[in-house]
Amino acid sequence: MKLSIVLSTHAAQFEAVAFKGDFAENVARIAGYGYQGVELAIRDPKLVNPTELQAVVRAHNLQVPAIGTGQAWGEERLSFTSDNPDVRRTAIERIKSHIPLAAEFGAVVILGLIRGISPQGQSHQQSMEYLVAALQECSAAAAPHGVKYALEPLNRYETDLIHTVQDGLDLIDRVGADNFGLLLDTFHMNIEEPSIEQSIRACGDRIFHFHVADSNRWHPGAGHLDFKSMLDALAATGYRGWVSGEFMPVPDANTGAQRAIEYLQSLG
Ligand code: LER
Ligand code: MN
Repeated sequence: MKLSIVLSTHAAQFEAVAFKGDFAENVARIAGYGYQGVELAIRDPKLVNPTELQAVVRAHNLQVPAIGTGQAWGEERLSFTSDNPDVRRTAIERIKSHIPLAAEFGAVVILGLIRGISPQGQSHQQSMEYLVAALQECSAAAAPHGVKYALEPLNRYETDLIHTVQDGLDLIDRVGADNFGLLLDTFHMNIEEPSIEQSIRACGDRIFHFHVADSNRWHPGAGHLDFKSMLDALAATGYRGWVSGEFMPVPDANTGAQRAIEYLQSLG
């Protein structure tokens, strides 16, 4: 199991991003705990220097398996499903602008809240049409660069669009691109899936990335999810990707990160 943890390159509001301070110091600490990767939360690739990022990450022998984009919604309200065409266009261009960075790192690009929330007065069907068109355009732009997008089913309290793995699989059918798949997150699945293990099996080779947090969104081992069973189901699909910690800094970011890796490694 290759373990990584979410790290924001800039201060972020999102409460499950545990590490928010100085980038180089955090990377060093994460490597010291034994993680092999850092998943980078990047609101806008224009705000980072890829060469510097690479240098810091490489100096600690870490990989970057995924790039999170949700802060573009969190901080700027960019959305694929806005009723404002300019906002939709800016969101699409922003997500396409991650392609060079993702290609350089060999990272998958995560699509979480950039899908947005249906604005009042806009039908679910209209939002889905905007979403499918945006995903088709981004996937087509990324394919020649070998870059993949992973859309994350999110629980009902965060958006009205794509809650379950089955919603995600239906969306994959509509988008019809080989480089478009899903990111499964144990926190969201615990809220939405009838059976987490069955949903993991159903998603099979369309699992492009995997987030772990416990039932309370604290580090794995701090709640009541059965990580052994979920990770066994994940391995049985043939998944050889990353298991990435995305949880709240409880009791603090450092202790949570240490406890998570100790706990996950103890599962064997
Ligand atoms: C992001 O990976 C996530 O899980 C969401 O809860 C963000 O809103
Ligand atoms: Mn997540």
